[in-house]
Amino acid sequence: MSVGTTVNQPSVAARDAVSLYRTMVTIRMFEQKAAALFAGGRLPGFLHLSLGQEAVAAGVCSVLDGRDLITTTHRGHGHCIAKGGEVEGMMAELFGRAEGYCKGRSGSMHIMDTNVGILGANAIVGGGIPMAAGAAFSARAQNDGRVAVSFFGEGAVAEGVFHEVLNLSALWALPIVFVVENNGYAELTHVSKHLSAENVADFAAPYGIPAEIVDGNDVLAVQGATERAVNRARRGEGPTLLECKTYRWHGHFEGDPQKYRSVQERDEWKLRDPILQFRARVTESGVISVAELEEIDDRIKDSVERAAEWAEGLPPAPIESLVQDVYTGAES
Ligand SMILES: Cc1ncc(C[n+]2csc(CCOP(=O)(O)OP(=O)(O)O)c2C)c(N)n1
Repeated sequence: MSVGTTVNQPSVAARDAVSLYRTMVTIRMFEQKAAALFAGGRLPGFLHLSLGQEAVAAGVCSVLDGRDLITTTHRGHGHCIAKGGEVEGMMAELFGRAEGYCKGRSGSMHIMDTNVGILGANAIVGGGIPMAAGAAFSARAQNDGRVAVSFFGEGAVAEGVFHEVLNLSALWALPIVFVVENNGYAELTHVSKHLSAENVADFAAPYGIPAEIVDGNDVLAVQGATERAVNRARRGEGPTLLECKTYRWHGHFEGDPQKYRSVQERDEWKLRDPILQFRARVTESGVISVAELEEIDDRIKDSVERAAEWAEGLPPAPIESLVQDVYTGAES
């Protein structure tokens, strides 16, 4: 059992730096665009954004390959993008269009794409945890080397299923990584008011699961910890829990008045912006130039804008399609 903070920072090659940067900026721009559309009354539904948490999604998924599997939550845009979800299909889904990932029926909270290993976002807190364990069980049974990752917030620790799955996955040495994004709040409740231990990582020890506490705003720290966890899983040594300490810049949902926290707290975390920190690091060390990063920014901004414009211009999914693909057991 090892619980500790990551101290040694690995260096990063230019190709990896570009990829990590591109992923984080795509998440940032996709969600900023969604926030603006929502604020302007142009996007339907309910939005939970992960602005400020981009390094977790990018760092973890950079270690996974296309066949590995993830489950995520109501705050899952970033994980889907980092795992290979396309912004066009996601934007169309947010707009409720038939061209969206789930034919416009899932909205923001249930996006899935099994072609790239996204088993689904899930609005039930803790709901993705047993699904990931099932996927890991299947991977182990087929001995195909795949690893399952479950992303969830620290609020999910209050769900019984978290403990059931930790127990069984340790018992069966499942190839699974539990990635807890501890962003300090479950809805409107500070973690100190809903968690009995100081860290989520403390809950791994009773089940004999190794855990690491990671700076969730440092994409390279997240990547390094994930590499260790995924390697263990692929070697057949079972689960690992990674607690990534981070912070969400926006409210629990768009429109949340956020009376439960101070502007000062948020602004302090904004100084630790994962993207700006990474930018400074790779430009100062000469891995990549500011001009190259700006070019990447421009290209991503353009592709997100085009995706939004395209998706908004499509007609809404037809009402009749709501009952298509619904299992009734009856012959049609
Ligand atoms: C089983 C269940 N209980 C309650 C809710 C209502 N709910 C939605 S999000 C949320 C808090 C989730 O907090 P956390 O797991 O820390 O994730 P975060 O929103 O911080 O990403 C709650 C209680 C729910 N969706 N599902």
